[in-house]
Amino acid sequence: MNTQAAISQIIEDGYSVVDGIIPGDRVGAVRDEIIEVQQRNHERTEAEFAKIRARGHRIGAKGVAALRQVINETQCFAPWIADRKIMEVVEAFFGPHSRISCTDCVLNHPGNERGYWHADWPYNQTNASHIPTPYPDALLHLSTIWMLTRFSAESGGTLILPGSHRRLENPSDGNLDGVDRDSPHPDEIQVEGSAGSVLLYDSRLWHAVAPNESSESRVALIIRYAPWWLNLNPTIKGKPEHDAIVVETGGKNYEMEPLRREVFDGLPDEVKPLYRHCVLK
Ligand SMILES: O=C(O)CCC(=O)C(=O)O
Repeated sequence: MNTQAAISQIIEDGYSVVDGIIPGDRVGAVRDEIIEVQQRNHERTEAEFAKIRARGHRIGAKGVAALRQVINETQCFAPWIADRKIMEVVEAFFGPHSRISCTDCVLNHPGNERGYWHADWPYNQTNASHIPTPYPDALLHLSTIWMLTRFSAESGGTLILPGSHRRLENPSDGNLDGVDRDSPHPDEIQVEGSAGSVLLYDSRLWHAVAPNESSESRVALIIRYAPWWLNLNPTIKGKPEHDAIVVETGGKNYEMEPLRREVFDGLPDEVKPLYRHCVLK
């Protein structure tokens, strides 16, 4: 799919899959490194996950493991973060000077449970910092999911509801009449793609974690691109808006750890501008 077709599909349907961003002969090594780093850094107990689920975390479904700001632990995927095919889409929506607001990894282990319908920050209504409904009908944040293993119906390719990005609300907090956020939707589809492909979507798009019915973990990176004018401070630990909106209210939020200085210094030149808003002094 060329860039213009991807942009048109995101406007129309809310999502698009761009193939071959990480080359086939490199993606296996990236996947292995992500698995190793996630397991080394974040062996969460089931009790910890139960606590996360209870607070409504979007990827807190049983059997899903994650590591926030994985780029602080490995930069093996950095050569592709600012790939021109991705940045052409980002720039078409936001112009220059965009920023990255999230760099997490997720491992959906065989047998993981289904997650709930939600949209991403700043639209997820379970987050302390969220845009109240009804939303303005504009693309304000672009989410991407990088497939490090094949996404299919069997492996738990992300469940999405095409066209839902134009809705002025979503069921994340469980209060949307007529929608059970935990149940299948008659119009849902599953994203498919080979390892190395990237799903790009309007962050308003309703989506959910799908059960992985294969025998291998489904491995992915979650990277989000924001325009310079979207205030990311409520998501960044240590910023005054994060203190006021999240810490002092005891709320749950999407939270981003700042990059360590030496990690930032080692990034490719074209990637640095995407992170310079969020680096430890
Ligand atoms: O891993 C997936 O398929 C979905 C992840 C997700 O729901 C999210 O990042 O908000």
